[in-house]
Amino acid sequence: MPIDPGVLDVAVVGAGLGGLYAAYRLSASSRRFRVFESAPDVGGTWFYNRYPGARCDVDSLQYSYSFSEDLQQEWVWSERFAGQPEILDYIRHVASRFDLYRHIQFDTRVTSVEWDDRAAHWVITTDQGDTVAAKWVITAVGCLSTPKRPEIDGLESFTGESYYTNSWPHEEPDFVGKRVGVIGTGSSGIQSIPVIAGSAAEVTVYQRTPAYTMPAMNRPLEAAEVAAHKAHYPRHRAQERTSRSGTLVTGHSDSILAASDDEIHRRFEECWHAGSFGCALVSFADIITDREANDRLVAFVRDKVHTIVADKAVASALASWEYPFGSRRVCLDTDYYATFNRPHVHLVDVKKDPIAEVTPRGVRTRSGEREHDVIVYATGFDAFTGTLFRLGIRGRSGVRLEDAWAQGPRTYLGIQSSGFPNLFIVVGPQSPSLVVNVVRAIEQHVDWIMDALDHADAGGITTMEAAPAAETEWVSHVADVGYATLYPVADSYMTNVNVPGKPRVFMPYLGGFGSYGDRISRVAADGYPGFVLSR
Ligand code: NA7
Repeated sequence: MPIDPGVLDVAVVGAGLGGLYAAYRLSASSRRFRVFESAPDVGGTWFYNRYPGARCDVDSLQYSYSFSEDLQQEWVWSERFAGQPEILDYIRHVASRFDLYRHIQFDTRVTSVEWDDRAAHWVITTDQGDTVAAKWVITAVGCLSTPKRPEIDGLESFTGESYYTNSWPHEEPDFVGKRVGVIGTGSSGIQSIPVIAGSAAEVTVYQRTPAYTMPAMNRPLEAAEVAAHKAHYPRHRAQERTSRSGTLVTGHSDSILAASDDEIHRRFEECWHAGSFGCALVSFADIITDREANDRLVAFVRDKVHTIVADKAVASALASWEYPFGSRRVCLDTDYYATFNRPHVHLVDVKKDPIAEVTPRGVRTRSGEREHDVIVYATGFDAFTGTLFRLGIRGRSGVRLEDAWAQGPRTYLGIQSSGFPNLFIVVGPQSPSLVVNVVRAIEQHVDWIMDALDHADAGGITTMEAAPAAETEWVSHVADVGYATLYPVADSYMTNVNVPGKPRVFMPYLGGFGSYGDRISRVAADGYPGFVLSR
């Protein structure tokens, strides 16, 4: 049943890791708040992405909340990289342990968020018929939460079973004896293909852009190593917070161009076996800034693919990258390349043999039709802005967020956008968000927002809004930092081009997690320069 909480101090949108932490912080204050969540439970992306093999690619002991020493001591992770069910259990546990469920209105999609200038508050409506006013809005909707439907003709005509990795059914589909087509080879495809191949009669992988992927080296965690980590948890968390990536990965500051072949090979081998693509990205200072340096790593990974995959043509197609290592999100896999040695697994390179349509019986590429009983779409997300735009946000003078951001996101510090007062974005575009450990990034943003709310309350401030000049400067700073690297070279959701019609803009902030944290803390300590505070 919809509830009517009257005028709230804070409305939070989303009950994934971000919204839940906001709820935790708000529940310790006297503020009236409510969390709106479209799903029937907490978890966000970890609620929906329950495809076979779904797994985090940041170490469990790091990809977890740091706000409670009791919580981090109590919770027992079973694997180095937790699978989706375990992460969802953890998020549910946190919601119960800190009594957060009672603040969340589930099965409720926010349909509009409109600024009322006279009353100086937001008016939020939902698909359950709620109309709620709130002084502050915190969007914690995730960067990868609105599924992207592939622009392929005939999707509806297929008479077999169709599944999307990003909205996987709760009743596990059975692939035994079935001919399965998988479209998409990002992280979701790369994680699910080996598992699907474990039971299906035949698997055909439709690859458009080959990903770079390295072995995850996932394994059960041993009690002794967990105990050793837990003994120094505060120190590890402090290191994560000041690091470039929000993790414990440390790198090298020397140039590859001055290194010997032996040393280059030694470091790359070490990273290949480390179960960390971050390790490879920082194996030399210039891997992600210099194409020649990056090419050395690409050559190393190409050799690995050719060593693992027996069929030369298949290996060549899997390693036919035309973009630098790291400029699309690198994947961590379990047996991805080796899966193509199995006789019932086939690769179709749809760059060379494009998909024409989905037919009632399968997939037709230019070379002909392949029949499938099941098609799995691992085609990704309308990332970063997709979910924000779906909220129906209208700021001052009724301006829609998607119009204000027609040429790309415009934020100050990735936290607020001019014309949208009192609205905060947790891990959205122009913040470190998806290029770092997102749980650390969530805590960093939510803590900053809570300090801003305290500051506003203490000073009788009614509105807080990014100043246009500070915003313009931040937008160009994000671009300058991004374009000084190789990250923006590739087309992907990071450059905002995986959804047709969107402008090509590099989305995350690459200035480093720790330095970004210092910067936003300084802004808070200095009384929020760059924000307009009105009484
Ligand atoms: P990604 O990484 O965006 O991957 C989507 C994949 O789907 C990618 O290979 C796309 O190829 C492919 N795709 C999308 N549309 C099509 C069509 N129409 N035809 C063929 N292939 C298509 O999403 P994921 O869910 O795998 O991973 C998202 C993040 O989750 C990941 O980076 C981790 O951070 C966790 P394209 O690149 O468009 O050529």
